[in-house]
Amino acid sequence: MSEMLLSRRRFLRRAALAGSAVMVSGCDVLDEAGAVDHPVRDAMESANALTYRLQRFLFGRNALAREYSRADIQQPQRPNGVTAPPDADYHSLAADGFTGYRLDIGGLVENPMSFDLATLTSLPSRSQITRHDCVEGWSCIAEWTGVPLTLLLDRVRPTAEARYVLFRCYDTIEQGLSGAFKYYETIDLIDARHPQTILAYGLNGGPLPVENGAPLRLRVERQLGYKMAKYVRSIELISRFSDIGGGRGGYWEDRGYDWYAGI
Ligand SMILES: Nc1nc2c(c(=O)[nH]1)N[C@H]1C(S)=C(S)[C@@H](COP(=O)(O)O)O[C@H]1N2
Ligand SMILES: [Mo]
Repeated sequence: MSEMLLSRRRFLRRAALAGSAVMVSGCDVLDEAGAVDHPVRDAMESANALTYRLQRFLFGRNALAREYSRADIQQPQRPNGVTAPPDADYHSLAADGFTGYRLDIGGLVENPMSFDLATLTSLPSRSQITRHDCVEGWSCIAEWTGVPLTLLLDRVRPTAEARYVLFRCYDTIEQGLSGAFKYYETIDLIDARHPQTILAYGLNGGPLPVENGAPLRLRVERQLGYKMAKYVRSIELISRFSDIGGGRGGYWEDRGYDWYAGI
């Protein structure tokens, strides 16, 4: 369980205890204090509004992204960015129908693991019809099917130092003078544990096409499209990303986009 969830539980327990203490000591004054405009009632109402705002502030990132119905799917998911990785190791995997594919999960974990596609697709899955928003200004509604990332994290058991999840991708997105730039992304453990965060292997009822990130791509539905790494090669739990790539947490972040691309 993530630190965030643990501390949230503690927070709720404390809030509940504090609340019941108020009720016990305050119940005898409530009859007359319950009148509109009474200072005690005013104080309790503003405390309630404060709790609400505090909860929204603390828990907003755990809210679910809107899900749609099949009738809302109007067109195939528009492919964007890299749609055919130029890399030889990717080509040989694709030529074999990805039977040789392995997703390695390591870094700051107690139990590093490697998953093949047959294993990933046999784990409990989640399907969700969501809207993909690209920073370039287009959106697409599609049904994504995959394995919740939180289930995989439970198996590898992140250590207490782990704060971010790093996705390294197969595709070379840019050939620079200093070498090849591969796509990569990072998210924090709050988003990684979000119930709609999945590693998708299915799109609109079929297998995930190459142009949309086969064999496995991230869906992190509360953020913009560039966070959703396609062609995922490996996952690493890390404590900081300042020493990876350009140091800003992703290929596009290194080129000026926000690290937290919340929508
Ligand atoms: N590996 C990789 N992941 C990527 C990209 C990419 O070029 N390479 N492009 C990103 C961007 S900007 C968007 S909008 C989405 C596009 O996903 P789609 O092709 O399924 O529409 O993938 C994101 N993930
Ligand atoms: Mo995008």
